[in-house]
Amino acid sequence: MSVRKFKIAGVQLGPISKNTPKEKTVEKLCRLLEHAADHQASLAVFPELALSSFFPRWYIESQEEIDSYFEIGDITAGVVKPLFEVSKARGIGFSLGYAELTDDGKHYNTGILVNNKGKIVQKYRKSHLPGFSEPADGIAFQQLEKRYFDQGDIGFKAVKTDPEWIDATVGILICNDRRWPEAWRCYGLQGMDLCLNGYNTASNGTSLFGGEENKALRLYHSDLSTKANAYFNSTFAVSVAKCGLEDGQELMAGSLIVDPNGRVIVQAKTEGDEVIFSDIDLDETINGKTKMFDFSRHRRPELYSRIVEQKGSIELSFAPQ
Ligand code: CDT
Repeated sequence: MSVRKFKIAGVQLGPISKNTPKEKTVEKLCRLLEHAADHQASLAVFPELALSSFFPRWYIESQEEIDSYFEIGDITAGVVKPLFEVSKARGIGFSLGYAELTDDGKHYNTGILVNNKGKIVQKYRKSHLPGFSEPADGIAFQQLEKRYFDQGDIGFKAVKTDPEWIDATVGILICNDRRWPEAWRCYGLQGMDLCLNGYNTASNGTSLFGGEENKALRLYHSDLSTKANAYFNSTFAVSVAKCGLEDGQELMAGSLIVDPNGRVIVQAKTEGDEVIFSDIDLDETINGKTKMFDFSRHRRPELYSRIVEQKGSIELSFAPQ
């Protein structure tokens, strides 16, 4: 059996304050996963760092305090275990973002895909860590992901899921990754037809580099990144927020599900806990993959070497002719 048509749920989360015990957060996630299962969803997508407040907004000196935000060892056995049990009992898969501390002391901003039997079938570690390693002066909230996390070491490995659950080729991205077309294309080149992303994005704030960055523009950029890259790679995409006023910082909402033409199928209306649903048919990705974006017919990799050989942009000088 091949399940290409199914219901997918995007689970937008409201704020999770610093003082919320993880057990309480997991209880809430379990309720939302049950809700998605009640609506016959096959897969529910949770946001980035879904178990805690978005701690990289603070400059924290105590390593013990930093590590308290991380899951150590087997995530299926600790405080998050009930979520895996709901998955198995209700036959619903989920993806989840969390902070991972490995046995050899590495700190990652991680996403996992769990199948409808409560089993982890894919892991991804955030590749594009935004912000800075050192705190900046004169801003209310920091973005210190480069300080607290190691760079993801897995790359972009798509996974083919059990066709009797959902017959999909899934790629996972985490927040800032959604703004990098290279990441999407690496998955696109493996035939991705479902991209899962979760984000914690500040709605507004002081730009250290000047320029306009209000709430509407930030939401526009977030939506644009998902819509454009879904179209360029002919894939469905689910992008979900942790949002609302979290420990004094406003995080953007706007969770959405996008079709392979880059059209928004459904978008969250609130700035709190909200589950959005869509019935999707992965065969709708075939048209784009065989026509406009048939990579094997149209791509010109021999001309793209700059993409992998160079990191920053170079500066050209005018050459009179
Ligand atoms: N969490 C995360 O990756 N947030 C970034 C904000 C970057 S602002 C320096 C994002 O791209 O939404």
